Amino acid sequence: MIMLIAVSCVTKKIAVKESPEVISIIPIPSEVIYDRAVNNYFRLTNNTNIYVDKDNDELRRIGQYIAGKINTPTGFDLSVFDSGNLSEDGNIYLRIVEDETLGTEGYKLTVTQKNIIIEAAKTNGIFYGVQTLRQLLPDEIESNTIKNIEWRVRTVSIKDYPRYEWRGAMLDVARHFFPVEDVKHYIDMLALYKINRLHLHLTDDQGWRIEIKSWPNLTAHGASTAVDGDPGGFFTQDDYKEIIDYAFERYITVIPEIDMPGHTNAALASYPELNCDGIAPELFTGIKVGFSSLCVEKEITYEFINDVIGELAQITKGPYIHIGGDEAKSTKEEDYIKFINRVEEIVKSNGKKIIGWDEIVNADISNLSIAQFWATKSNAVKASQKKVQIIMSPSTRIYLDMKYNPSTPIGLFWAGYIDIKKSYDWDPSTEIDGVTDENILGVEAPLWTETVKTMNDIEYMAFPRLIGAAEIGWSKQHLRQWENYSQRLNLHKNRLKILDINFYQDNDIK
Ligand code: TNX
Repeated sequence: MIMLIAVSCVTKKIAVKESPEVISIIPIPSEVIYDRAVNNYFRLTNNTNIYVDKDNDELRRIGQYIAGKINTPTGFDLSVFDSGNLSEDGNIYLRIVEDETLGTEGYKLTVTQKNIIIEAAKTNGIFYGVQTLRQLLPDEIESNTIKNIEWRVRTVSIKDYPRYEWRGAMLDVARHFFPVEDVKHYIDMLALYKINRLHLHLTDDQGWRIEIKSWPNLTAHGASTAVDGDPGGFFTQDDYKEIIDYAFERYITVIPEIDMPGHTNAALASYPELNCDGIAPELFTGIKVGFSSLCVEKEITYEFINDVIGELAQITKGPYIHIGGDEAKSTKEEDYIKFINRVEEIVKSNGKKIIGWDEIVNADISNLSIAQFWATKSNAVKASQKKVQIIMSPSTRIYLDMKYNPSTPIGLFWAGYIDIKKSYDWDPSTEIDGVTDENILGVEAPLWTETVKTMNDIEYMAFPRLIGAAEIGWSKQHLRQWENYSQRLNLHKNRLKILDINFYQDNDIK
């Protein structure tokens, strides 16, 4: 048996032909040692079962999750059993081990002809090992119907852990509303590519999408429409909790965003007292930005914010609340600074950390807060100087609402056209002079929905660029080469088809 480091092989085109199952893993793993003997496989049969450590409910739950995924297309009946030992062949083992090198999210996956073993220091890592196993199985593993094929996995040994702790996606449910099922579907896709943050842009000029019990008109009126006068909608607090739990089970933290002081027309239209002149504007269904502002001088504004953040903090499992803070073009600079300073205190007093778009670094924010870079490089540099951590969402690279090219039927292009290569081929730590990995918490790909109206549209804009963003967040820079990535992505097309994803393709995926 000749063992080779796959990393050195994947750059050669021929390697793809030799072992597509192993080579097509996205994000590319840290270390892959694969068995060059091409005919060595683990074979999944109806006798295969999943064994997990005794008395570990979370491992058992992950076991059931993967058993469910496997049982549907195979027609097998894999069950989950408690047992730590490797006495029997032919099974899948999920085990917690002490290995500091794996961190919270790393894992080891060993496939021999006898067994599949996934080991990690934490269950997060087990979950990611399971996602890699999914990708090692034939594409048909994603099918909803029984497929009569041979279910085998190439023998391989993988050790894998992420580059960044923040690997995010943002979905704008304010410009167009997307119901719980759509968000869950998106979450399922995030999980497959090891993305661990879902940022929900819940409020904007065109709509308020989260129930706030103490301010009911926010949704009664403020959620009633969307861009182009399309149907509105909102999440009840129960819906929102359902999304959070669904994401949590997939190791994804939800970050709710309440955008302020700008991007607030829906709130201003719902409550006249939030306006400086006491007059509520009409609801807005266009797409211009920068025209609305909460009344920063009025005390009721801060009571309102405290009520909203208070209710949201109660039902949000993660430690963060995103307060927007972008494009506050209708708020004077000194007012903006005072406002953000005060909102930071409100968020803290409700037990959460703030995240804001890069403009917030102009206020006196603490270095426990997080800035999300999207457009102004000098803001990102200022953040590093203040030791404020940065989430990298450069609009010219990973704004999923930008058109791929001039003929893309939907999308905007103010940040340029972003084809698959442009969205993949950049390094967060060299994108901005003066901002390095020391200050970078991770990467997030936002999808704004001014022109995105259906799940089909979401899929078309997000896939495959979101998959590239996932790899940027997870994989070390020296392992990421465009040529090699495009080959792996090409091998994912069939999986995406079976998953019924309406993805965009062009000559970049070959
Ligand atoms: C800029 S990105 C915005 C959003 C728009 C987006 C459209 C950011 C913080 N603000 O309000 O939806 O451009 O691409």
